[in-house]
Amino acid sequence: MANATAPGTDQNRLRDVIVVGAGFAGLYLLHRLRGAGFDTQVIEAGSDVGGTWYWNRYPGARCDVESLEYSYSFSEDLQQEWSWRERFATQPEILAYLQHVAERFDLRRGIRFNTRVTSAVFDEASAIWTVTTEAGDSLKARFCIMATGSISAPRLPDIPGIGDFRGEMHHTSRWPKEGVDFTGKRVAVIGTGSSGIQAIPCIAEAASQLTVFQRTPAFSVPARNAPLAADLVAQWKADYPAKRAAARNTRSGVLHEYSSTPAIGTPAPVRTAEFERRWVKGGTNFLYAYNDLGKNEEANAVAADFVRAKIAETVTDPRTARSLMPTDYPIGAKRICVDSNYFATYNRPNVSLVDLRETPITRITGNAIETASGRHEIDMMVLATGFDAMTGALLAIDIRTSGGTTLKDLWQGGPRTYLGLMTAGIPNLFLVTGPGSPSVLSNMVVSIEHDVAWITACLTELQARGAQTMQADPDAQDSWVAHVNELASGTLYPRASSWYVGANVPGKPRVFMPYIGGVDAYQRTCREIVDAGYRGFLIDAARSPAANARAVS
Ligand code: FAD
Ligand code: N01
Repeated sequence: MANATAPGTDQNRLRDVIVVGAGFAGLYLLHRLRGAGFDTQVIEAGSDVGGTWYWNRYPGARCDVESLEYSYSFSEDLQQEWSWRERFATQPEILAYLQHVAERFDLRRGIRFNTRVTSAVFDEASAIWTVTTEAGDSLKARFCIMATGSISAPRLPDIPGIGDFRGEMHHTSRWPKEGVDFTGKRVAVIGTGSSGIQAIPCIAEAASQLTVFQRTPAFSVPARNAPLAADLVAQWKADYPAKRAAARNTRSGVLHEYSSTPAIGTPAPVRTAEFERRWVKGGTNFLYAYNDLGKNEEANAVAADFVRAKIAETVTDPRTARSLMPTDYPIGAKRICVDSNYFATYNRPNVSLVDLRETPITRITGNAIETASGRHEIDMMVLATGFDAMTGALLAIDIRTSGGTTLKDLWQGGPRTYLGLMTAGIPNLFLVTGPGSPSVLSNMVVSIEHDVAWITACLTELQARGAQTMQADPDAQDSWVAHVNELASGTLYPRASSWYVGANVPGKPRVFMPYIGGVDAYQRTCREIVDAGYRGFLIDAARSPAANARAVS
């Protein structure tokens, strides 16, 4: 398709593909698409590569899929030459890795940094996208791929008076590059999801006083992070391709110990011993101790009780311990957190917890957070208040066709996609780890690599067929959406007011957004659909049915 490139200025050149975003997904897209001969331009709002790992620089930020697995598998040379230092890599280490990838594969020259895309309009007559940036310039391409991230649009809390606060205030996902000095400061953290739980123990060590404002307590398991032993790394490197293939063939894209035994029917002492073993080992492997924890309320309660008992054991003040125990949603139904010393941090004399369910925040003033029970004077505020996940970054861009179809309208009742990869009504637009795919329920690097390879192969196929357009068939999409919903409703996940269902964003439709059927099942389905001639996709649908049938055969 590179031959579609028209001569002219860089600005006016018709590209094959525009990719928005330069995180794990955008970087790999650029590499693959370039390798397949597509003229590709990546556009990125940040000043460098990294995505999540560029923006989330808060203290304690690290991955919770083990580093040896939370990395690209596409290049054997890359995985041999890079050595992870810790079991769960820190943000600076992951960012350094992605910068290394950008240099190693000469990617930066294909990326326009400091550029936010504000709109993308598909002209139905010419089958060309016009992508416009905040600065007002436009680029044209035949295909547009959104690698904008599932957890990339931060949510600021709508608390009265927040704009009046005179101290330093930072959202975890918009952390200053130069860092933040908490020394001797009275700090407030609002939010106790994964970001808050990672940041709180680190901030507590530096601040003179830390007050945590918690609305919903989180289930958290210990990371047991440690330096990676050289022999373990060598073992992985010797066997990387087989390990990666095995991971792709699991439910979550991670080589956990997946139990095939239900908790119900297992004697209580055996269960306790198994939970203890996994607790000591650390990480989200805990949730795979029994195969009914995500589906059976009684089984789930057993795991939840175990974690609540750990909180009671760890936190010395019984009232604080009680406030820290989640009681009103199943464990795992909100994304489980992985921590280093989180609960023990509340035993420090300089740390206190404000339970917002008992005493909600009433307003923020120039130097204090006021709650129903009093006034907390602070110098700094950390907002660990999360993201408009899965749809936020996509809907922040005005995506539409020249005929007036908009993504916003199509997704008014919640996101609708076919396989999470395309959405009916908007041709030649691809999503990476979109809603309706395993995405945030999986090792996202595994899912990203899959989607990138799938999309690249698809564009190559379209080129070979001489096809101009492709989009999801509305009927196939309806069936997929129904399937995604049906799978979710058979689990305990929709029981929590989580960001998985959009509950953290006022007015967002309550739909369980990711596909919960597993990475293995999803990737198999995607392969079968390709083998069946891209079943459920409309290729050059505007042409006559006969011409279309010829193109597809
Ligand atoms: P991102 O890394 O989010 O990159 C998207 C990029 O698109 C961003 O750089 C953004 O600036 C850019 N962008 C968005 N909109 C626009 C626009 N309009 N114009 C221009 N640019 C735009 N996942 C795991 O599987 N395991 C983990 O352990 C894990 N840990 C995480 C820890 C944190 C703190 C967070 C926040 C997320 C974590 N995740 C984890 C999820 C993580 O987001 C993914 O693993 C992965 O990094 C996503 O890569 P991506 O390229 O799809 O998106
Ligand atoms: O965001 P969250 P996050 N007043 O939405 C609270 C990934 N990640 O950034 O639950 C008071 O989980 C909110 O309370 P409630 C991972 O996928 C991974 O922590 O809405 N509180 C909640 O406590 C994760 O799930 C890692 O009642 C307010 C918190 O803020 C996802 O990113 C690390 C409030 C938000 O928690 C998001 O995590 C970091 C208000 N007005 C992130 N508004 C790893 O370890 C919100 N809250 C891999």
